[in-house]
Amino acid sequence: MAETLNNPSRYTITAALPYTNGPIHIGHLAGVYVPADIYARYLRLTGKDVAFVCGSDEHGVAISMKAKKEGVTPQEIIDKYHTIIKKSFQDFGITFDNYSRTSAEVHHETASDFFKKLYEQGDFIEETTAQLYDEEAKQFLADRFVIGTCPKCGHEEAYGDQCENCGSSLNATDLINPKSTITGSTPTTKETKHWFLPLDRYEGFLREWILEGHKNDWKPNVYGQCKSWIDGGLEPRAVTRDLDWGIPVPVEGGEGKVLYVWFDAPIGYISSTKEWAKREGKDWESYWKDENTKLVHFIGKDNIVFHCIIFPAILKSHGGYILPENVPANEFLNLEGNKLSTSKNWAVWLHEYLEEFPDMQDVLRYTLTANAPETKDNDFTWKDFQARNNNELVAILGNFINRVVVLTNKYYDGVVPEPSNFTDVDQETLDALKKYPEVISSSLERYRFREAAQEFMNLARLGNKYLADEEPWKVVKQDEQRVKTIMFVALQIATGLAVLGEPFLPFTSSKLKEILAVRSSAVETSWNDVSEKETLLEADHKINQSQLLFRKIEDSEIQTQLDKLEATKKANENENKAVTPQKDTITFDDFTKLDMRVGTIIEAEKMPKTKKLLVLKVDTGIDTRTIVSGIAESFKPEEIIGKKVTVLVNLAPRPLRGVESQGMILMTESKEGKLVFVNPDEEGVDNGEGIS
Ligand code: B3M
Ligand code: ZN
Repeated sequence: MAETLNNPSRYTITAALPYTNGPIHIGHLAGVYVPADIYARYLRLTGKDVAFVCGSDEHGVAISMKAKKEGVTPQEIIDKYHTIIKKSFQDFGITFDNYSRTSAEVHHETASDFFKKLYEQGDFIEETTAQLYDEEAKQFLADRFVIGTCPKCGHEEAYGDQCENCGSSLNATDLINPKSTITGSTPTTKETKHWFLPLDRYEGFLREWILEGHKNDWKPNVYGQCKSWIDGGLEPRAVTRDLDWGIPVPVEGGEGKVLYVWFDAPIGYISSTKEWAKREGKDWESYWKDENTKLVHFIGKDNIVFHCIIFPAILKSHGGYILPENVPANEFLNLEGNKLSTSKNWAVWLHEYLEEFPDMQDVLRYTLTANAPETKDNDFTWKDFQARNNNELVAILGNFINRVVVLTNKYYDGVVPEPSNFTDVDQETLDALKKYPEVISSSLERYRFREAAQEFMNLARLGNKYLADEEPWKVVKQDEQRVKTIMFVALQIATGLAVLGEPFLPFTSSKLKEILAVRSSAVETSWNDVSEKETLLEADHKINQSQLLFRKIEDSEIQTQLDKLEATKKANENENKAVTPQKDTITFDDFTKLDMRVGTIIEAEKMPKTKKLLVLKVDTGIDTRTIVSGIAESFKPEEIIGKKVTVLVNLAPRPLRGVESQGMILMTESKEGKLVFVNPDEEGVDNGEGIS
C-alpha cells in the first residue's frame, strides 16, 4: 500500500485553462504547457495511466472586456480564440488527452452541481454588502472591470480580485483609488447580495495539508506564497458576481448573477476529464476520487492562490475528491527584457511562430525548457533561441545523430554491425547510457525540467565525445573490426536518445525513430528499457537514410524577429504618447485676430551663448523682419535658408536675449520629437499670402 501511494500508477495532470481573450504566447508555453506536456509524455513512457486535461476558460471579465473592445459578442470572442488556441496547441504537439471548454454543457452542469452542493450543505455565507458600482456603465465592478492600487504591495494596476504583481488575492473594495476600466470613472458603491466562501474556516485544514504536509515537496515559491496567505489571515471570498456572462447562479435569489470565474474554471478540469472519459469509455471518478491517483496542477505563479487555497477548499467542502499532490507553478517569462503583454502585443505568438518557423516546434520547446522560469522570472531572447538551436540542437544532437547514421549507411549499408570485444571506454559509455533514464527521471519527478533537458543533452554530448575520441573515420583504415564495435556502441546511444528525447523533443524523437527504423519496436523500448535492456538496437537491424533533424538559424531570421518587436515598441510608444488636451474654445472673431502669412527665411544664424535660439530674417511679404526662434536643436542655420514657413505676424514684439523678435514661426513636432515647420512649401505660393 505504501508503495502504491508513493509510486502511483494513475495521474491526473491539469494545465491552466487559458482565457479565450487572445492567442497563446511563449509565456504561457514556458510557464505551463511545455512542462506539463513533458511530464505527461514522460509518465506515459514509463507506463503510467495518465489523464492530461485542459480546455478554454471562457467566462470571466477578461472575455467580456475583449468583446467590448472589439465590438462583438462574448460568444464570438470565445469561438474565435478557442479555435486558434486549440489548433496551435495541436500543431505544437501538446498531447492533451482532452481539450474542452467551459462553455460546454458538461461543464455548466458540473460547476452548477458543485455550487448547489456547497449551498445545500450551508458552506456559503449569503450576504448583502456594498460593492463597487460604475454609475455611467450601470454595472457592478469586479475583477478586471476595476483597477486600483494593491493594498499589499502598492502596485498601481491591481485587479479587483487579484494583484498580479504580488499574487495577493483581493476583494474589489480593498483597492486604493479604484477606477472603472469600462469608463475610467471612479466607482461609487451599491448594495448587492452575494455568496461567500468563508476561507477562514479552512485555515486548520490548509495549515495541516500544505504547511505541514508539503513543506518539503512543493516548490519554495509556491509553498512560500501559501504560507504568507495563511499566516496573513484568510477571509471570506465572494464566489458570485453581478455580471451577464458566465454560469448562472443555480439557487434561489441568484437571478441575474453568475458564478465567479475562479469558482467555475478549476472545476473545468473535472468537466474535461468527464468529457474524455465518456469518449474513451473510462471511469472519470477514478481520476478524481481515488486516493491513489496523483493530481498535479501546472500553472503560472499568478494562479497559485486559486489552485492551492480556493479550489482545494471547494473540493474539501464538497467532499469525496482528491487534493493536488503538487502544484509546480512557474515564475514569469519576459521577452527581450520586457514583461509579456497580450494587450501591448509584446509577445511571440504561438500560431505566428508555427507559421514563421514551420516544422521547428522542437526548437521553441527546447529553448523554453532550457531557459524555463522555474525558480525566478527569466528572459526569452531571440539570440538565445538562435544559440540554443545552433550550438546545442544542431552542433551537439544533430551532429552526433548525423555522423552515426551517415557512417552506418556508408560502411554497412545501414545494417547495425556485430560488435566484438568492448574496450573499457566502450563499456563505460554503455554503462553511462544506462544511467540516463534514472538521472532524467529524478529531475522530472522533482519538476526540474531545465535540469532534465540538460541531462538529456548531456547524453548527446557523451555520444559526440565518444565518436570524437574513437574516431571511427580514421580507425576504419587500419581496423575494420574495431569500427564495427564503435558504431554499434554509438547506435545504442542514438537509440537511447530517440527514446529519452520524446518528452523534450517529440517531433525529433519521432523522426529519429523513423531513421533508426525502430518506430514499432520503439513502442517496446520504453523509458526503463534504456537501462534494463542489454541491447537497444540489435546487430543486423537495418536503419534508414539520414534526414535533417535541425537546421541552422541564420542571423537574418533573428533580425526579422527583432525588427518585428521594434515595430511593436514604436507603435506602443506612439499610442501612449500623451496628446495635449484641447484648449478652451475660441470664437471665430478670436481666430480672425490672428494674422498668419507665408514667409521665407532669408538669413539664419545662432544666437551667441544659447543652445536653442536662432536669429532669423524672414521675408513676410509685408516686410523683412527679425524673428528669434527656439529651433536650433532641430536645424542648422544653413539648412533652413530659403525655406518657406508660416509666420504669425501680428504677435506683439518681444525681446529675447536682447534681440527684438517680431513674430512667430509655426512649428510642430515629429514622432521622434524633432521640430518641423508647419510648411506651405508649395510652388507658386507667394510670401505675404494669408492663412485662414
Ligand atoms: N484562465 C489563466 C490566467 O490566469 C486562467 C487559468 C484558469 S485555470 C483553472 O490567465
Ligand atoms: Zn500587490
